[in-house]
Amino acid sequence: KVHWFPKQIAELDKCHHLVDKFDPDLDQDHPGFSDPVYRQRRKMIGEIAFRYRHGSVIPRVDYTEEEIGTWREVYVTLRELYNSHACSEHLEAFQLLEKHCGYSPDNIPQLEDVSRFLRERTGFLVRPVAGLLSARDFLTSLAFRVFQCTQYIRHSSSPMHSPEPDCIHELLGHIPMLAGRTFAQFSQNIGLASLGASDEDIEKLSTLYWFTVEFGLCKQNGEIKAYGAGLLSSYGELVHSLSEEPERRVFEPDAASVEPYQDQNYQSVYFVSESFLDAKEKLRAYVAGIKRPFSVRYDPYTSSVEVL
Ligand code: H2B
Ligand code: FE
Repeated sequence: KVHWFPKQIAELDKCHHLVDKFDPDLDQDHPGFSDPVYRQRRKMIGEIAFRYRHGSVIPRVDYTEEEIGTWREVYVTLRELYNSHACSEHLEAFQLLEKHCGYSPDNIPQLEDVSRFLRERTGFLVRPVAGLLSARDFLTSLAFRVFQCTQYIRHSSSPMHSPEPDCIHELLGHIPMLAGRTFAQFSQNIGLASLGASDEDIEKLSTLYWFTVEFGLCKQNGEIKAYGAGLLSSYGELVHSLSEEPERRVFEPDAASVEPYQDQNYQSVYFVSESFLDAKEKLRAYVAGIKRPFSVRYDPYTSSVEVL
């Protein structure tokens, strides 16, 4: 039996299955667990995502001084470190975002503005999501060049760490990377490979996503730089990933797709790609080995998936 998947971009409205893990209402270790005001605020912002339908304008959030304070603290610390630790694609896009999209220490960028920006760069769109999505729904969206993006911010007691994705992670880590052509194509290709895939293959593609899009490193001019969003949005892990401590291996999808990973602590292994083009080629070869009784092709004119 083949899992249902959307054929039209508007059907992503049905891909909204959240995972309870790390939910501040249920996870006692969440920094916001014992703060009812925070949980209420997060719920309110989450409502925007529940009401959102493909094609509509993403409502703006009027962030509080406290929220902007959390953003500022992370922004200022990371911005410094990017010059030495981030890949060139991230640095270039970040400058553009500062120029055109309201990226600054004193302002949390709005998803609608970011979505318009990405659309012009790579055709990627952003849609709001209320929390951690199921891996299948998340990957499915990527097939349509749609990035599901949280809009709430982490708890102010823990500015440097969030157990779940929040807008700091998305805006500082993911958005700049999605502005690059090759990386955008790489992301969409993981998504296309996931359509109708078995649960086991979804698990492997998620792990691959983890070690590339979230925690990937790449070589640039003889140096190793970070391109994974989980690194680019975490001061501590960004430093750790390029230090002497962890093991770094050449990126091979066969190995990366089954490597055990850490979602509570820093990774002990990172995979290094020669370049994004090289990563994309290796992914293509890997995906060709996944068995599906059909193949898919994306039609950018109609934003739909053809099943062949
Ligand atoms: N949901 C949300 N909201 N953001 C993510 O970055 C995310 C997700 N990542 N669900 C997914 C899962 C990822 O960990 C892979 C595909 O499992
Ligand atoms: Fe992420």
